[in-house]
Amino acid sequence: MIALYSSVHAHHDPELEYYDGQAAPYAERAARIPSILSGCRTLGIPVRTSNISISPQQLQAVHGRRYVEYLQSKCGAIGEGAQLMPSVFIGDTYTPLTRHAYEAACHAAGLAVAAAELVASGEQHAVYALCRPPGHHAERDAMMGYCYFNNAALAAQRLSAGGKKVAVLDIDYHHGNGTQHAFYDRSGVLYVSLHVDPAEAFPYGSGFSDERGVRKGLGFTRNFPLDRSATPRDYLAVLDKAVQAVQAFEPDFLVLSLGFDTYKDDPIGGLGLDIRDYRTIGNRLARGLPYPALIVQEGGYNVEMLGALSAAFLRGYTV
Ligand code: OKP
Ligand code: ZN
Repeated sequence: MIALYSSVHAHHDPELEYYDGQAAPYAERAARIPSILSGCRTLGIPVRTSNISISPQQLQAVHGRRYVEYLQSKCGAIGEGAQLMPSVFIGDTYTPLTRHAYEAACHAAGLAVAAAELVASGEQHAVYALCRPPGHHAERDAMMGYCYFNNAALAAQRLSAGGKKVAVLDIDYHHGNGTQHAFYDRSGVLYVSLHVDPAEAFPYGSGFSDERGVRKGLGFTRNFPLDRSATPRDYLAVLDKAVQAVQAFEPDFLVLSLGFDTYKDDPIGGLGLDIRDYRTIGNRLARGLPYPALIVQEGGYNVEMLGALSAAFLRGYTV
């Protein structure tokens, strides 16, 4: 296993997000990545730098042309250090633009696609893409939840080339609405998500258990909402169900959307999981889902703890 990293993300570092119009410090901080990187180093996972962008054409595998062009031109007009809350192509007020948002998002997507290529070619059995900004809330034509381009969806789309079956398992605290919607009417990519019940958590509008896909995609979306008060024991029991759903699909490749915001002291999530639980999670996934895998970084906002959390996960995953 190797990790893929790019330094370009650091130029995108907004100051504020808006909750019902009230400014609050931006939780999706640049410092998250060095912390996760230290977790990889603790485990001795080789880290490869991959400063590869993605073209607007490649982005259109998942996103609309007008959306991509809007982001590119709007970011170019923003001053260094400033931020702008766009009025269109946006699903919430947590996702401001900066001068370098487009560039950073293109490099995060580039990491995910480069990682997908290493896995698709068989060069690596597993690759951890240290994507930032995250991607799973990004819709075809809307930025949302700190996400601009959907890294996991772009990678899954790449891995599905030639009719390969791809399962996306999303274990971020939040439901990955964008990834779900990217494959909602298709049968070749399974989306399975474990997250806090959208009745009581972001993104509120999707991730309910009755969302199961449409037309050819019916049955190829599976949501496992958790109560906010779920214990680690409850969590692991539901994780086993999600793992079984993926196993039943018999995928050629796995994309894991990995969030550490289920950690008990996460500032915006927090689901009672402790460091040792991440080792258990990593271990259950490695054993239950031994497919060639791409791990895509999504959320996790306790910057000081991300190193320990990623190390614990990797310790369990790589045994
Ligand atoms: C992105 B990812 C709570 C604010 C919630 C939006 C959450 C975006 C999560 N006061 N803000 O899934 O980790
Ligand atoms: Zn999240």
